Amino acid sequence: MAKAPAAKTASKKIPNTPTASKEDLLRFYREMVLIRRFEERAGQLYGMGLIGGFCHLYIGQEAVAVGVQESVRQGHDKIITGYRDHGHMLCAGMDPKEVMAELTGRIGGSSKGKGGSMHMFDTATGFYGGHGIVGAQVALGTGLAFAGRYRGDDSVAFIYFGDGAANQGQVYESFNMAQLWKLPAIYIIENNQYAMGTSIERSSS
Ligand SMILES: Cc1ncc(C[n+]2csc(CCOP(=O)(O)OP(=O)(O)O)c2C)c(N)n1
Ligand SMILES: [Mg+2]
Repeated sequence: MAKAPAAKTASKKIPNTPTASKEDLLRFYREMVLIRRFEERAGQLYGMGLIGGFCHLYIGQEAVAVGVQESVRQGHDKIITGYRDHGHMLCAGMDPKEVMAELTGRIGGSSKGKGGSMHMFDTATGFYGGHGIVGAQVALGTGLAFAGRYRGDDSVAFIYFGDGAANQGQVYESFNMAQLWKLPAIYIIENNQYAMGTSIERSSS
């Protein structure tokens, strides 16, 4: 196997490098473990037939949402993602019991049990879903950023999507509008190398 070239920037100082105390790191770890344990249990309940519809787990990606959340002003900024959304909801500050109630279709869920795993919503914490149409959250999230600019409320939209969604046309239309109008949008691509069964090597240039 070819040896990877040494990183050229290793000796350079990276601007705006975040710092974290030991307490911060422990808190991040605790949040990641909460997501991992939540997802393990959700997977178990799905296998038992207690969660209807689909159930996409966030196992292995915990660090992304936990890290990004450090920049989110809770209840002020907006978060939107696709259907692999349980971790983002827990990070946004939603009550794990409420999220689990939603997964199991109960009235105590954040969307009264009607949204389920893929279409949960909680505007109180700034969580705008939970979307099953691959890539749609990028256009919707850009709309959230536009709303923030239009209302002048200084909010920022954090818009998550996957490597598969990155090949959708509306993603590029959204990028163009966001840059054209200088919208307060931050796009986060969660590249887990696969769009369902399609590897990124086979589908992305
Ligand atoms: C518009 C649209 N096309 C196709 C699908 C079927 N579909 C469901 S998940 C998925 C793959 C998405 O992959 P990615 O964006 O990488 O997200 P990941 O599951 O890896 O988090 C596809 C194509 C869909 N839901 N919506
Ligand atoms: Mg993917």
